Amino acid sequence: MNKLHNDLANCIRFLSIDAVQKANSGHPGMPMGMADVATVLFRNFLKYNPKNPNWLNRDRFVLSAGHGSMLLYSLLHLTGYKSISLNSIKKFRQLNSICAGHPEYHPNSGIETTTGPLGQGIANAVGFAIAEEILKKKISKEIINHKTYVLAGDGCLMEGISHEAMSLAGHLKLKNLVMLFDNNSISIDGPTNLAVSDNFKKRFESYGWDYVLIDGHNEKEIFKALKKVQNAKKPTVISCKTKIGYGSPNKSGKSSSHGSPLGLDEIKLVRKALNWNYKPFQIPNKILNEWKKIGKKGELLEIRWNKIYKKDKIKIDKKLKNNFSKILKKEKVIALKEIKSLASRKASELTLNALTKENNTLIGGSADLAGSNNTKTKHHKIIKSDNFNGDYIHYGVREHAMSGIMNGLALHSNFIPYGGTFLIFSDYCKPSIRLSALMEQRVIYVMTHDSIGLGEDGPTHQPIEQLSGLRSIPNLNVFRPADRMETIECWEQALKSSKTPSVLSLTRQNLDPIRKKYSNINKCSFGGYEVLRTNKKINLTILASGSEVNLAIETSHKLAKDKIYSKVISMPCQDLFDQQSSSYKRKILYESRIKISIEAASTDSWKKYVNSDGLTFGIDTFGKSAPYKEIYKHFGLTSSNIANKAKGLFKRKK
Ligand SMILES: Cc1ncc(C[n+]2csc(CCOP(=O)(O)OP(=O)(O)O)c2C)c(N)n1
Repeated sequence: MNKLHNDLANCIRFLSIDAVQKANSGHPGMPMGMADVATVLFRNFLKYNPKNPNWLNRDRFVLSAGHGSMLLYSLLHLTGYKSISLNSIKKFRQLNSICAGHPEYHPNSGIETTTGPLGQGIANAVGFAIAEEILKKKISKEIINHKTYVLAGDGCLMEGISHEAMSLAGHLKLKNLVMLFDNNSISIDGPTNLAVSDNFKKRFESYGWDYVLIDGHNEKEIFKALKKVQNAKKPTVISCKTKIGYGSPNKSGKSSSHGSPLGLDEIKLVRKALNWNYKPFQIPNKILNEWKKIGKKGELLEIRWNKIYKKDKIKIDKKLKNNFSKILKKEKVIALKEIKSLASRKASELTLNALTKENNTLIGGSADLAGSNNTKTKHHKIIKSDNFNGDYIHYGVREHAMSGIMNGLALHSNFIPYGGTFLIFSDYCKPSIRLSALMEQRVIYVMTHDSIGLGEDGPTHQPIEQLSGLRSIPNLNVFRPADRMETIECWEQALKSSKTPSVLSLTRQNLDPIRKKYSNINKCSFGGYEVLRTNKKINLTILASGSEVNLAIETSHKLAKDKIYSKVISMPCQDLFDQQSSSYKRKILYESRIKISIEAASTDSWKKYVNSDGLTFGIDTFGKSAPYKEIYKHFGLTSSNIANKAKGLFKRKK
């Protein structure tokens, strides 16, 4: 093997070993095993510019096996990314170091996505590869022509999301997607044959991928395989047979090198075995310069690309339209003209209809529920393997992959992905929703059939705890609009929130309009606001969301007949309400001492507003299979029951 190659790869190995040892925690085995593959990729094939990590036409490198984070930090540091200094590597896993335990996405850093939950990176990579194909069609193949490489381990490939995402990638023939499979047959519990006997070749070929098996420590074989994929017609798995902890006399090939420091004595032996006579964190200038030269190549690539790009820049800017605010203002006027009872999923479709007519940065889709989620409009063109000139993805019944792919679409450039499923199946999307929030990505989850209001499909399909659970995810806005006007405003807010993902929780059943006057202000942007009061002075505040706002209004009128005066607060987004000024929140919440809440779901997230003097009306058990009005009655969600209970409350207080 070539000495220079060995030296370059050993830089990665020793930076990783030493950083893990210094932090006294981390995963040395994977970076040691994959150092050869990564070196050939970064040295000979990957297109990137360390001086401009955001270069639009760069190849994307995704480390799905995020526990091997030191591999990525070493590569970024060695090739000259400013974001990863040697000092930050020395502070691996310490507070506020960019070299966090697992890679955390930072714009313009070279860390393309947050990984660690195994398998997520594969779905992100599929999203990147789809985005590349779409953007190429929107711009031109002279300007957009890059690849996505994803490094995945045995663990990633055991996860269900890998099956979903790779199956879709094969179906779409994403030829610019390459997986580098760290096929070391070791995971935490020991050899992978404890739990897996998949035939990888058959598995991946059946998805429609090419598969090539190589020795992941043989520079020539790695080079040859990577060279071949440059002209691939399908996505490709390069299955790299490697030794975890390569170079460690006592720990290589064993799970003991997976997730703990090797120990000072063993590290001494590795230095000897690999003939590395340098101190911890010391990279000899000669080798460092070679790495820097590799990084420099990318600068030239971008300079050349810029010449073509500049010519077309004006054309590109014109091609990507992002004018949703104007469109939605018009929609509010139309909603008043066409006022009628409407399901919020239908209201969402009408809103999308207007948006997709003009805006071409939205990429819609659904997990096989397009007609139920109302996510597809007459303006959409479907993305197909032989035609990426489209803006709608049929994800199939693959909610988890859909969500991870949407993260990739959002991270890639300025696409705004939205995807639909039933709210109950947000549980199948949850790990990726959490990552959208952590990465501050504008991904919009359209989740319909949002309560017992879906009726006869029964408790398996009726969300109960989902809303409270989703609301507890930091940096996620959960919207539950009450009518068409609120649906438009929630969409506007979701689109405006460039650093926050959103869930739009929408009904199957029709809702009577509540907002009957035009407002230039987006009232939903306050999270909660007054929609009705039965008297100037009130002694009860009724909080409700979505389909229950009408129920709250009915209840309020009923109570007024008994001289209990109240106001109704529509609260489409608790997350935004909680961010309002304390004076605004006080005005909404503390005008009356007594408050009640109504939402056809778990009462958990309402308890913080309704103190012990009040009552929460909701459902804290599983739902029922029946026509929906009967289920509402069964759970006491009727204006007469709520008004009676509220009256009782006042009697007791007297
Ligand atoms: C979803 C998820 N489940 C479990 C883990 C914990 N975990 C981290 S690494 C790992 C084993 C991974 O094995 P492999 O991909 O073969 O990595 P290698 O041992 O080769 O480094 C597990 C179970 C995780 N990070 N994410």
